[in-house]
Amino acid sequence: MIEARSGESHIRFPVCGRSSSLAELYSVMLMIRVFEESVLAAFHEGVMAGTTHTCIGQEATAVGVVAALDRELDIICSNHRGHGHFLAYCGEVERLFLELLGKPGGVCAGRGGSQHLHYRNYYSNGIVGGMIPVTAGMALAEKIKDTQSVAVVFLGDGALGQGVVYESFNIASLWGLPVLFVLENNRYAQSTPCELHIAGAMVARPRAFGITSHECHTTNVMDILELSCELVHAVRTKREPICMVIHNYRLGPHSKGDDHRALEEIRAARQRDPVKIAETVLGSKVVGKVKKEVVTLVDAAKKRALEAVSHGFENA
Ligand SMILES: Cc1ncc(C[n+]2csc(CCOP(=O)(O)OP(=O)(O)O)c2C)c(N)n1
Ligand SMILES: [Mg+2]
Repeated sequence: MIEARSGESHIRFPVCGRSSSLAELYSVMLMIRVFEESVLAAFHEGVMAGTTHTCIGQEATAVGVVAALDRELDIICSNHRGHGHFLAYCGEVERLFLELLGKPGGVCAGRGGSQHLHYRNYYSNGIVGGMIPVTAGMALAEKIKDTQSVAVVFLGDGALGQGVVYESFNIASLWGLPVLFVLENNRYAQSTPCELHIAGAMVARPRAFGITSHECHTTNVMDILELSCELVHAVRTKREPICMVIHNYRLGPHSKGDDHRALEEIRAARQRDPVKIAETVLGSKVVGKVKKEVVTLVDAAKKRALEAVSHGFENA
């Protein structure tokens, strides 16, 4: 685990690095899970306004990929479903609650909300596919500056319907840009299953542009971390793009409660829940201890965020 910086008064969770143990990776995944369940509860309680997209079921991607990065050097670009990527990057749980509540202590002083965040080397944008050319541009800047940085961008299966993705694949390949494209196939673009909007194999698309591409069918965070370390190293040293297609599943609703999927399908997908997979390996003693710590921390962060002074427009 990487220690939280000292001298800061807000609640921040320790984050994971390349040599993290399963217990450490699990505690960050659980923190993301508990955070997002608290966010959904906050909407139902009527204390949060606007909208949000949770990554419940996809935590292993966020934690495994981000743990493989160098947080000082590398750039992370995310999308509308970015809380997990953000928390895996910096653990700023209280400041994310504050941001979602539109309060001044938030990550972007409460003006970016759930989807539009900037913090250090982390950037997100709610336009599907919107961050992909931006990431290519940032990678180009790093290439020109001759740094060793890697720019990672998380995109969903739905983003494959955006033409700018292919322009970005093309230029990244042609110009040898240090980008790791992490394509999270969570099986749906809002309510449309991928069989109804994707022709052919997803992995064939970046390959058509000469981008080395890997598929990952596991939701085991240790396996995702291992593959991510290998691919991040390859992008860093070869200075060329790579794509990683991770087949996971969104266990929660698209946003706050809109879900038309068959319960049977969701129930079956719980077999691949990355949090449960880690819990099975770790055993009840470790799990109980971590759960207690994580729930206490997230509850305290939410409580403090709710008590913080408002901008006065969060319910506008
Ligand atoms: C350009 C654009 N079109 C439509 C939307 C509305 N929208 C938000 S999320 C989403 C689905 C995106 O699916 P995917 O890329 O698979 O990501 P997921 O939601 O599954 O994480 C859509 C259509 C948007 N945000 N931006
Ligand atoms: Mg999707």
